Amino acid sequence: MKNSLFIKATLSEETERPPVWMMRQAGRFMPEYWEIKNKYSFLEMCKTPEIAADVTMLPVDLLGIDAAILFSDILVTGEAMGGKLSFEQGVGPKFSNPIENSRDVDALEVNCLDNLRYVADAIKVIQERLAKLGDKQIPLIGFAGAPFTVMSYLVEGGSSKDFKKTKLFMNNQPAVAHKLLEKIADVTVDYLNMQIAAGVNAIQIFDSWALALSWDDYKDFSHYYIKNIISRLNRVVPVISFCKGSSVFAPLMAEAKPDVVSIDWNADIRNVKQSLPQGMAIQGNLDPFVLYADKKVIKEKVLRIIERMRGEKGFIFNLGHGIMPDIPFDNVKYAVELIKEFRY
Ligand code: 1CP
Repeated sequence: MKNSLFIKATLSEETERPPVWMMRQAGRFMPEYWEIKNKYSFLEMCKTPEIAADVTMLPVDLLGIDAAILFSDILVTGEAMGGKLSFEQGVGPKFSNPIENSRDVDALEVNCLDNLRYVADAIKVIQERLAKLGDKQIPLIGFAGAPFTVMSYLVEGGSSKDFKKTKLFMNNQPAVAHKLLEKIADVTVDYLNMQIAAGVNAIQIFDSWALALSWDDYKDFSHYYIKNIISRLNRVVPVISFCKGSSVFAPLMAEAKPDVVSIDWNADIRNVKQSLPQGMAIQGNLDPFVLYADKKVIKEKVLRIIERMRGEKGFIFNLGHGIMPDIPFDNVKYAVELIKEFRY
């Protein structure tokens, strides 16, 4: 993978253009995804290595992106621990046995890697497919949810707008919340090390809902566990830390010592990059809503970010959050092609 632009950028080596991939690139905005999705449930897709590989390869083949991301979900760790997980059309993820108290936390399994073996199997199949691309050297990114974000689904029983139950849980039963976060962190370390052993070329940790937290709560209930996880990973591949709320939390994200900090779209990416320790790369940060717009606007806003990073090593182009399901495929492809044609 030495020649992969993506890997070079994670190592803060010089690249002739920024590498590009997009969060949620293997998903619902692609008609080809629906051809598969109409035949299987989401969890069947994740748990059948050949199907997970087919979906992982869609954006590689159809968009020509510079990195693939494993087709799975951040909530499979919660399921492996004992959460009863389902994904319903138009509803999103559901845990039908939400966590309410200490007893519920005690009941969760920590030695549950056997329940996640299908992910290692999928990684092997995907790597066989990527190897067939020959010189192209497309790396595979593995991932997991950060403990706070996974906890929010386990406690809310699904998605939430205000994280009311999660915050009540943290405020009224902090010791129980910490016990839960510690269990999720332990599982996440085993899970990510399993992915690394199975052959992923990079790891991303998603803390999608960190922006709901105050500085102190982010520090105690999120950052502490991310830092702990990163310190226990087998660091043979680069580690990317993403959160929404990164304009505020970037200094703490950096303090957890990932190789790459992945930011949302609020901040000036150059300013954040320059605030990071020497040699720590940055990923971001186009507002995904730009991809709904006219091509002229897409071009202007994509190039503005690339130009802003001129002269900075260690930059991976990405969105500030995932692609929405109804963004036109053509627009996404246009943005990827623009970035791939660019030369500094
Ligand atoms: O590119 C890819 O699509 C790779 C696979 C991937 C990843 C990295 C999926 C597939 N999910 C995720 C991560 C994930 N899942 C995150 C972190 C990233 C982010 O914030 O975008 C989160 C918060 C989830 C939880 C989740 N799973 C949601 C969000 C719901 C909410 O609370 O807003 C949804 C809709 C899912 C289901 C899901 N996961 C992935 C897909 C393609 C889908 C849709 C399933 C379907 O087609 O019905």
